[in-house]
Amino acid sequence: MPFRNQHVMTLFHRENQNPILTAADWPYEASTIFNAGVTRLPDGTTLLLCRVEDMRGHSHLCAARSRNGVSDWEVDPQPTLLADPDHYPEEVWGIEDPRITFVPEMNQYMIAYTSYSYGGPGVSLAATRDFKHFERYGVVMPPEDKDAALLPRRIRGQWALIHRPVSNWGAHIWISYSSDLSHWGDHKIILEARRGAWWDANKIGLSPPPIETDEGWLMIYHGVRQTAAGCIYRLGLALFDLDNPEQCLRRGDAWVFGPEMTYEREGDVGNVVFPCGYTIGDDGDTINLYYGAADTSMALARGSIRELLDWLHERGKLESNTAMATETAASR
Ligand code: BMA
Repeated sequence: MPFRNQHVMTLFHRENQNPILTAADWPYEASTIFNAGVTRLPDGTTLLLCRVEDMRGHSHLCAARSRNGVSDWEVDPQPTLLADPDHYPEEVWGIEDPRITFVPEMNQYMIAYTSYSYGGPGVSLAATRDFKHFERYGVVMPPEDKDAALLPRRIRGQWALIHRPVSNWGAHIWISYSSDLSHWGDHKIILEARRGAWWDANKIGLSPPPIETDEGWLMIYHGVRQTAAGCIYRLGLALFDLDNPEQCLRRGDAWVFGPEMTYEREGDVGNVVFPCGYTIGDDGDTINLYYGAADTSMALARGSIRELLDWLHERGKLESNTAMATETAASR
């Protein structure tokens, strides 16, 4: 990065081999590869469920697997999960940006993804055990809504989904609850976009699924800064109560990761870093954050969960409670 200030703390370190996956690696016709959902399979293999944009501009999902999580990717020879508009009309313009959560109680992976309908983006859910066969739940949050992930366990007996509806209130992060994963209620705002000059003004969204730590749910979220030259997508941190994830405990003021390298600055949509998943290293602390770069390729940056939490303790602030936040939002 030219002009990088030496006093800015580096919490995420980029992999030297970035970008780690591009359309050039694809075994069939594809325009761009980005915004992959991520999981580590029981045998240690890293699986990226990549968003693949085809030559029409519509997206589908395709799995790439690697033993070391960096190179030697084996990409499924055909799309892994295609939009199915005949049965799920909300997928008419494709499916995008999956977030994968392994749910021990169900012994399966739950994938929350964007279904791109005539009415705009909505949130759909699908379940899988092997990333070959998928059971769709259909659209669970109608448009306009996206940036969703399921928490891996029930909260007070209910499943919990983090998501980002857009309304007259703006584009804030919400949580909703369900007993059957199909019918959702108890909707609450948990993190608001700030306003004015802030890096996360007006529009924020969950990035990868929240990370469960001893100190709370660690959330990496994206903020969208609108400038005269277009948007800049950067990442920030917030921490939520483990048993009551509606309660934001701390939120950082500064962003912790943003586009700097050429492959992040330039592409179909420049100035975008957009992680939809991570793996945790064998040490239990290293986070391998996989992110879409400029809506064109996949890249990897590593951090330490301990360092992220320490940074939040030093630099984060206690958030006002959600009831107040909701009132602030409503008064706009
Ligand atoms: C967001 C999402 C992402 C995309 C980003 C930048 O709204 O649609 O899929 O990476 O915009 O284009």
